[in-house]
Amino acid sequence: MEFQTISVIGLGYIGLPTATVFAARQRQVIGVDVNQHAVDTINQGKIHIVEPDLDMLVHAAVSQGFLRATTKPEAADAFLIAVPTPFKEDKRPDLSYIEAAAEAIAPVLKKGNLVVLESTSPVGATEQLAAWLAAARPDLTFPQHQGEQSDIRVAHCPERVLPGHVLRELVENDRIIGGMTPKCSDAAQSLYELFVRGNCIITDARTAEMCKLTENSFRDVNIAFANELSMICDKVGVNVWELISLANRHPRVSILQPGPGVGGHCIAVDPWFIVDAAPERAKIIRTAREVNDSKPHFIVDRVKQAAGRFKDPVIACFGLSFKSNIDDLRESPAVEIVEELLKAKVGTIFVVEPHVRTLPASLQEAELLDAERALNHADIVVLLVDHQQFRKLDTDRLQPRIVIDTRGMWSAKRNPA
Ligand code: SAJ
Repeated sequence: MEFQTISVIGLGYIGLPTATVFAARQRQVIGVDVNQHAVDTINQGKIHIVEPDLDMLVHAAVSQGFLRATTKPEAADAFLIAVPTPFKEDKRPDLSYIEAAAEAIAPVLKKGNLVVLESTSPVGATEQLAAWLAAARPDLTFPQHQGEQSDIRVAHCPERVLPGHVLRELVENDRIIGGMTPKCSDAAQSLYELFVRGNCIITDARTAEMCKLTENSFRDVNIAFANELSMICDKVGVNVWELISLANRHPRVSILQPGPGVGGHCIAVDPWFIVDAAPERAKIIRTAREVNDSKPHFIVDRVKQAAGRFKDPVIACFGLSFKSNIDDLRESPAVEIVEELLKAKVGTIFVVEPHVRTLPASLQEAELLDAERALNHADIVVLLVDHQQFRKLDTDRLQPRIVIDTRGMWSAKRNPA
């Protein structure tokens, strides 16, 4: 199958880099997004998100005429859907962005097109997407009705890239390709082979959906194990960082790192899709989510206890992003912790976050300071994110302050949390 024109629906953290790597392979790429600001920014050869090296590639793709953004879908050979799949209030999956994408592309679909769902999705979402498309285009045939004879091919190919390393991982990682039929898989495989240097491995759509959810749940469960250990160690007076490094010397033990909780848009969300599909069976997966969600409150309690020793405590919180060396504050446990501390009026709160210039609206009562000034004033120092910049800090400067190190970066031997 030949793909000259490829349309990517959703130009966020996954869609934009993917659109750009297709453009770098000299395909005509039409990026579609509902956000006019994102569309305008991309058409100027700039980016509206943060990802290393992406700005250069987008600039090159746009200026050479291979990438163009629009709010209105146009005809193409393949459509790749990379829209958000959040959960609702009750933690059930919200497929409304996929539904809206299906409605948007349906009018421009034509016989021979391939539609790929990249968004992390609950099992059955690809079939649901095909059903929405079929309902909107009764003049075309789809794999759920016509099997291998269908006019339109539909597949799921979940993204698996790590924020901060997206451009490298897009090309190097293996891809799981789950077609609704073998021909759908073959078509999707030839699309991804345009830029993927890893293996493109074929399965069915439901297995591909479950595979992505499994990967993120595996990580969540393993982080929960580390977080639970950290809270147990706090009680029994054992340094969790030392403990983990010792246990990991066993040839078959590999424990992850405790932290202030699990953030980002993926690991804290995707396991709930498994829980929703089989609530009575998904016991470990649900408990892991609960353990990880409880960790920010545990840290807040530790800070409150420490603050109780001072009349007017000054607390310096180091780091806000959801993990190290990025500026992404989305679903960040560090933000949640600072919010809770402010709400509880624990004391004066300073925030040190070298990756942002202003604090989010919910943290306006705190003050953004550089590390030096925050340290000068602080009674209590809370390390929330293990940014590279914080590693360079002279740890003698922390004395005689109370240090609550949620990442084990400065004080592995002093104050495990
Ligand atoms: N974290 C810990 N301890 C650890 C590792 C991570 O507390 O030992 C925390 C981080 O600080 C962060 C959260 O977990 O708050 C998630 O960070 P992460 O680096 O584990 O993952 P993400 O969310 O940036 O990206 C994940 C990746 N999935 C896996 O590694 C299985 C990525 O490959 C996926 O593509 C991405 O989710 C996604 O989009 O689904």
